[in-house]
Amino acid sequence: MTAQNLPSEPEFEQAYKELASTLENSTLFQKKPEYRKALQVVSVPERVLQFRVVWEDDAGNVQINRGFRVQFNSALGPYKGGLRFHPSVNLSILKFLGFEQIFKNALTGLNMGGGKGGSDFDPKGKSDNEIRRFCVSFMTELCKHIGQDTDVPAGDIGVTGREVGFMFGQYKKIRNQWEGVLTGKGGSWGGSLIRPEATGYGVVYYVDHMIKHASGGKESFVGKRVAVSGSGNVAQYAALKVIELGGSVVSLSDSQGALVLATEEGSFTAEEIEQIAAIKVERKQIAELASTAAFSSKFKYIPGARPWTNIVGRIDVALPSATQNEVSGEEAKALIAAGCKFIAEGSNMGSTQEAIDVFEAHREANQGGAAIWYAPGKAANAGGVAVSGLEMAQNSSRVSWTREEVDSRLKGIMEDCFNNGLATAKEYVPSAEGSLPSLVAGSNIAGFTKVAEAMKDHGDWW
Ligand code: NDP
Ligand code: 8G0
Repeated sequence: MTAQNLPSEPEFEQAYKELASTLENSTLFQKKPEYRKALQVVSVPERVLQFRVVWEDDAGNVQINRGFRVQFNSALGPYKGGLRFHPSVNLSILKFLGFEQIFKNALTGLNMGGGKGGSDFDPKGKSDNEIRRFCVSFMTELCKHIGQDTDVPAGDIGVTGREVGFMFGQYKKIRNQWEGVLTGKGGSWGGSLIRPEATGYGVVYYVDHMIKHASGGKESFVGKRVAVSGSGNVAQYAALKVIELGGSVVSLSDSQGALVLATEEGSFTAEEIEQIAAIKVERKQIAELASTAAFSSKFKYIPGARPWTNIVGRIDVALPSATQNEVSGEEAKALIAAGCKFIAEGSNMGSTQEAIDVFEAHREANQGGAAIWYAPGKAANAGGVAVSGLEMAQNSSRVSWTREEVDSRLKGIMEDCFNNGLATAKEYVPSAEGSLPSLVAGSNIAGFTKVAEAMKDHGDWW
């Protein structure tokens, strides 16, 4: 897929190589050599939109940001994927996210294509009015390119229900249409119950299947020590579900540092997680809470650090849930040395390729330690977009399902996603005797083949 005269796109190239290498190392291309062509075609976005976003700050100054939407693949349904507002946003990052989204959405079993968008706008330090004016300006352009049957964005890093509301309002004003054009909406105006919880809960449901499968049904989250990174939407609800299922949460973090339990006993409580959630609504840092008497007596705050090498005592499960490339090869080794047997990404591309290589090299139990289960974001965090798909279904049929209904569908989707990855790995990925199946290869192959077949039917490749 290397093409001359293209700008370097490190994150996209990383995501592409990760997928392509798992396909290469399986028997897929031997059985279906024509899929090499499909891989070339699927790796180029159908369309990339880039636009100017001009808005006024509270001092009356003109501010300018870049807006993007990568409409990567529409074989299985309307483009679907979040919007990220973060100063690091660029085309390479949005192409990597959009690329991953294609195969993840395929794994949900729902009819959604893959896309991603956002802006290099930084919501931190902005007033609510500035954020509203930015969202209005951003949607003034984006609304020309999206729609319930075309492209359905949602929130991602830096975009919460509040921003989705501002953008929805502007779409409705300009297009004069009330439609399910965004997901993650408020409950009274078309949002689905469980959408805020879905990604975090879904990761934990997925890991529950890994634990049960690995232990022959004997073990569960009860008594497990779980290291979580991040403290945003995904991290908060993953942590709350771990506690509900009887596990201990031993860390959380944000872009400024890590907060870890100071002793080998105990857990973050649900109340402490709610306190962190409350300061995140105000776009503040964990460091502020960490210095209060209640937190400093129980936790250790390490500025500038990630949790992985700073946990006190054993780790059973690691859930990277902040951002891409947040586990290095060295940190992967440290996690394994601390006892970690299950790694599942709440974040997209949470692990570097070096970290994935370390985890995958430990699928064999006979290397002086227990075998490791590694679940990539494409599979483990698919619950978020899955419930977005359920929100779209509710909107188009003008109904609202109960919490129980949505949660039970989410559980079913995560179970199917786990079983699909497992079965596909057994079918296509040669493994040494006694080695665990590769969930990363299995999930990549399952997602890819579904999209490739649909594209072939549409005449996108031949
Ligand atoms: P939020 O904005 O709610 O939270 C992001 C968290 O990650 C914050 O704690 C933030 O710290 C931290 N963070 C962000 N950027 C960096 C960085 N460069 N370095 C270190 N820490 C960072 O986002 P979400 O929880 O929604 O998303 C987290 C991850 O999960 C992303 O990879 C996202 O793509 C993925 N994801 C999200 C889904 C969803 O439904 N929301 C669905 C599937 C995947 P701070 O508060 O200091 O900024
Ligand atoms: O609901 C969505 O479309 C969405 C939002 C944010 C992230 C993701 C993802 O799957 O990474 C999906």
